[in-house]
Amino acid sequence: MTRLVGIGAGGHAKVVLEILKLMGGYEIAAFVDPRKELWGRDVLEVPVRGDDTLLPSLYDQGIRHAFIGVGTTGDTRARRKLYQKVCGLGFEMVSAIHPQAIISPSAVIGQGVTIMAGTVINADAAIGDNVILNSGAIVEHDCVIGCHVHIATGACLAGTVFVGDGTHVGLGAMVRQSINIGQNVVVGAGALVLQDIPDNMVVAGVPARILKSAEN
Ligand code: JB2
Repeated sequence: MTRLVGIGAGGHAKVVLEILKLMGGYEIAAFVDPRKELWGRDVLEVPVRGDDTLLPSLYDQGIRHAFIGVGTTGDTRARRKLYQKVCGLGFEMVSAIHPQAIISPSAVIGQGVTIMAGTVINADAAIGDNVILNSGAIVEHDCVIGCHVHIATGACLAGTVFVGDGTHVGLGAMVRQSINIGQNVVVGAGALVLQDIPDNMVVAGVPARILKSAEN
């Protein structure tokens, strides 16, 4: 069994935990979370031991693997920062890939990803490190998804879409084929993206229009 620590013990962490249990081969030994009210309590039968200052001692106790349990709802910076911090402490990031995700054998998948139930990843797609593909997301053939991206529940990327690092594609958004979405973009829930989007923009609507700079 690979022992690991979950970073963050909220809603996203619980989903990741259950995927890892379904995959088998992992023992989730502990959570760390800054919320003091959770310390000493269990989340889905896993103890929350304290905050991130415990990570070096957990590492010394032989826990060498971790997952980022903190999700994103638009701003992906905190999740990216945590990922970099935990990697910097020497932990190996595990990927949680639901057995009911459909993944092309030609797709290339990075480290520390979360791929939830009902996700489809088609031929020759590439998925970067620390990406979340939430429940039922569709990533069509030849898409390239950068690192620290969240494709939210039910969002759909048609073929050959490019998504830059740190971008959040909201719940149920649709992106037409061959569109380029820049880095640190926020695509609002339900948007229909028919044009390329430059870096650091917030877009929403049908069709999607630029609302403002995301100031990332
Ligand atoms: O620096 C941190 C840190 N910052 C926040 N270190 C650690 N170890 N934990 C951190 N957290 C913790 O992450 C918070 O204290 C909180 O317990 C947890 C976030 O939980 P929450 O349920 O608020 O959000 P989430 O990130 O699990 O889920 C969001 O993103 C998902 C993808 C939600 O909006 C979900 O609806 C969404 N499905």
